[in-house]
Amino acid sequence: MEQTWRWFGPQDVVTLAQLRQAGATGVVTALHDIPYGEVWSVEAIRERLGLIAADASFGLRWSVVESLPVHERIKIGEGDLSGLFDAYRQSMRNLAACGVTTICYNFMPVLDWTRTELAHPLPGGGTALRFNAHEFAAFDCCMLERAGAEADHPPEVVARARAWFARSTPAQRARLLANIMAGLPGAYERYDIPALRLALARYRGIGRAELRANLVRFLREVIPTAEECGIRMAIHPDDPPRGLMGLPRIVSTGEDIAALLDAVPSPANGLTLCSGSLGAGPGNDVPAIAARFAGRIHFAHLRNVAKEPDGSFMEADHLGGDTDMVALVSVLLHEQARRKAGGDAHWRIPMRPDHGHVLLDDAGKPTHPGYPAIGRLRGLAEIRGVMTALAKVNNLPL
Ligand code: DNO
Repeated sequence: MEQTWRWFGPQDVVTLAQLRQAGATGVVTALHDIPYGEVWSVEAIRERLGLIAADASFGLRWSVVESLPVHERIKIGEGDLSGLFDAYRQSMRNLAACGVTTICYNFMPVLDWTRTELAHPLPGGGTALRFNAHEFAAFDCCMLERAGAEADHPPEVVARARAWFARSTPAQRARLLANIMAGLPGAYERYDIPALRLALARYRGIGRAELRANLVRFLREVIPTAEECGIRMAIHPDDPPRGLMGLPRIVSTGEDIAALLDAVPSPANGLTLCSGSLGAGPGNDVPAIAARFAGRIHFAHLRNVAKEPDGSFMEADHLGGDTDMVALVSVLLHEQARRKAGGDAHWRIPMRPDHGHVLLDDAGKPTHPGYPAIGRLRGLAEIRGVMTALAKVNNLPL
């Protein structure tokens, strides 16, 4: 697998030199400054490529775009979308013209990944991202005061949510809001409670069927262009894989993935296999999902979560948690071998260590939540060890 690393651009406190020291050769990045819906110009793409290639001794390449964001209006299916589809297609063509041909994106309404705690203490002093079911329910039922929210959480969780809210300070509530908003990448807008209510209101009347129809419409608009210019589109699953705040989520299970891949059955319509996102779903067997859709996996995010009975989960060590990482890496290596034997020039699957704990000298550095240097270096090193051992023992290409 191609070992890659997410780099948020020149503002990222984790540098390209550090990424190289961690052993990655591929860069996963995006032009976060460009507002959603605007074209990524060839000039802007070249500028980023120039930064990545600035020191040729690093031997880095821009492997994957994460993300080329889908405008909210496309998700909602609101109004005349032809300009937004044109812009998306033009960005795809510009990326392809510059040699960047794998695009990760998601179709999660309003929010991207969602956690309630960004610095849950670990034994010995590190920290991890965490999702507490009762805190999320407190946010939904007591802070957002969403109509019907209580019915979306188990009664026992609602009781603990109300208790949390009753004893919480204004500062704790503000922190919970900030934590829930932290998943929105880069410089994108964060919502306060009134703005979030408005954002949710735009989804009134949009259930799973409607959202899925809007995704299929988007795919029908962009996949022919992807085919033309050699782009592989890789949808990122929902994180966590469940409906949140009454919003539908449609990329949460194997069945969801099957539906979207079947709706537009082109190899260009593929998947980002995110083991952490899928792994937070109680019914998801991640290695089995990977095996089922192996031929359509264009990118892999490797990390692990430990689930709890109430729906809470904790970001675990990359080789810890509930997902059998060795089995998953084995599926990916076998898929690579199949592609290579079939003569596919792009047989190597780009993977990155997704998230990492804040460890050692990571503490206190203003990194993006989940993206400290040492925690990810550890994850990448562990996964590299698994890859290398499996490839050697089974005589598979690395
Ligand atoms: C979180 C990431 C996601 C991902 C987007 C892709 O760390 O995995 O934010 O980049 O959902 O569109």
